[in-house]
Amino acid sequence: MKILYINPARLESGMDAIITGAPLSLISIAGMVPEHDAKLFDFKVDKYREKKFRSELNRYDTVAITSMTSQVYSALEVAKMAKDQGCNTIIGGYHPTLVPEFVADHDYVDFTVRGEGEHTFKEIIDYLDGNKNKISIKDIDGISYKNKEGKIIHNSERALEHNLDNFPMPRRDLLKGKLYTYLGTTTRQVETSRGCPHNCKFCCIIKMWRNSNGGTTYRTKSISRIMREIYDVDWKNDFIFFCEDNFTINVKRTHKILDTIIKSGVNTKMRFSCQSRVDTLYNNPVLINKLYKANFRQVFLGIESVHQQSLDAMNKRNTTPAMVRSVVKSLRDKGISIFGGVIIGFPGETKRMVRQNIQNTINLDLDCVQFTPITAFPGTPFYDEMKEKGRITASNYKFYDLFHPMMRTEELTSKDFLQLVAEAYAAFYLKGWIIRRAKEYLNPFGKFNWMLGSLGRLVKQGIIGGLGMLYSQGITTKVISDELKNKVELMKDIDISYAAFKSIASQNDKKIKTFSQEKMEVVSEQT
Ligand code: B12
Ligand code: SF4
Repeated sequence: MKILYINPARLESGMDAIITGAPLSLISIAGMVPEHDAKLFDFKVDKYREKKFRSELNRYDTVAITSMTSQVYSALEVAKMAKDQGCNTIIGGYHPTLVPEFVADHDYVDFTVRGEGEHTFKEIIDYLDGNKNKISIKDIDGISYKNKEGKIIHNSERALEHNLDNFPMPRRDLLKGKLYTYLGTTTRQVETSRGCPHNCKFCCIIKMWRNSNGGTTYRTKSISRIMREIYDVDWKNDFIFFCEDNFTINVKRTHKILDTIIKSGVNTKMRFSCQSRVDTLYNNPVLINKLYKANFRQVFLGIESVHQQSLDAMNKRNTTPAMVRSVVKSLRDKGISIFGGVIIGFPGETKRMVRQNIQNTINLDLDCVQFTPITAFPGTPFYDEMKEKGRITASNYKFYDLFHPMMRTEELTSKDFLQLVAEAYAAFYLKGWIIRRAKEYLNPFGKFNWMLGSLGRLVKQGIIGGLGMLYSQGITTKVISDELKNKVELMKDIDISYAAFKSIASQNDKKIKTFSQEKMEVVSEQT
């Protein structure tokens, strides 16, 4: 069978302007059916011409499409084109998992895949390929589809694979010749674990990797498997990005991975980046030194808010703004650049509080920041809560791209959100950010001199692409409010000093102890 794997549509706004990540989802499921012809078409990096694309579809029996929420219309459009050309159509990923009935309702989608894709995909392909193992569609767990009467059927949940090492290696050969970049550097992704034991209010990871009781799961690959994956990557790239949401969940395991990287000498040939959490790095400062030694030079951190009330309410009560400041300083002192995620307008935050959050982010002097209007992804309890309160303002999934507002809060209207996101980007990026970064990155003796080799791409993608995106959205310095301009007055009631931290930390002690992870299940931890 000939299978075309498709990563649909590049988004016009948000991170797509500065980052193009390889679709690890598609190359992972492709690894399950190596006997079939495979090609990857990635709208983010491949040139799209409708006529040529349609004739390309003609050559394939089946298309396998991945979709996040904001990509779903484009995924459906591609599925329709493929059906017109007579292909079987399969869609999986975040949106099909979170809201399967929305995807399955379209007649041109044959299979909507919920949750972990590997086993389900293999069974669908076997089924389509002449029903080799005499599988009936009813027996394929983890799919939703329309029956002959047009009724949507949701088959049973797909059980999670117990041991992630059992999955074949991702088909990295399908990425050959494709250029994926992360803030100017060329990057390939490696996944070392799935799931997360935390429970941040706004996150949809829990639903994606839940067990059959609906509880959170966390599974890891063994160190030897991780090293195999590292060696499998095309080393012409500048970076390997450990792409799971939280690479450092299990500190002991993280140490083991880093020690192995250092011992193998891979760190002298390749740089690494990962996503982590402030509380983990704060409580384990040795980890920062080891990350540096292992040649980690970029870390993504969820900074979220300078307001403890928001951190508490979003289930990040183990983090304080003072801890954020301390971790940011430790990482940057080492020459590790930080990409921060900041939430604009968590419920309870007034316009003034949001502006304080923006100013605090500027003061932190992060390398790069994504300002996200608080977003409730459909299919999560947070979304249901906001819907019940009448707070959802956008039903068009296009706006669930972490750039546009999709909801309002008691304190802020959609218009306020648009204004505050625009102010945040303008104040952070358009007021001296280029000069500050240039001073650091262009210094051949400085801590960030490792950026020198990537400067051409950084200027093209990060600066021209990123700033171009902002201007195309009407974001200029004119949008910055007087309240945000008046820094001293704005920040006078914000105290992120050590003393304030101590008092908050002791208040939080009790909460930390009661922080419940009872629903979390470590399905398997390979070492
Ligand atoms: C790495 C990453 C990125 C990278 C690369 C993404 C890419 N597609 O190449 C970058 C940084 C570019 C990125 C950007 C964005 N991201 Co992102 N990203 C991730 C992250 C951390 C890991 C993704 C990954 O590779 N996982 C490993 C693979 C193996 O897992 P998987 O993708 O889930 O695939 C499995 C199943 O979903 C399923 N499956 C998936 N597709 C298909 C298709 C078929 C046919 C089948 C059968 C099965 C199947 O099978 C796979 C194997 O089990 C996830 C969070 C996470 N932990 O997954 C967020 C996440 C997916 N991103 C998210 C978002 C919102 C975005 C942005 C919109 C942010 C922004 N403001 O710009 C953009 C969108 C960019 C775009 N157009 O693709 C959200 C999506 C939420 C949602 N409901 O849509 C997530 C969940 C983060 C979060 N916690 O909220 N992202
Ligand atoms: S730590 Fe990250 S992945 Fe885990 S629940 Fe919070 S936001 Fe989601």
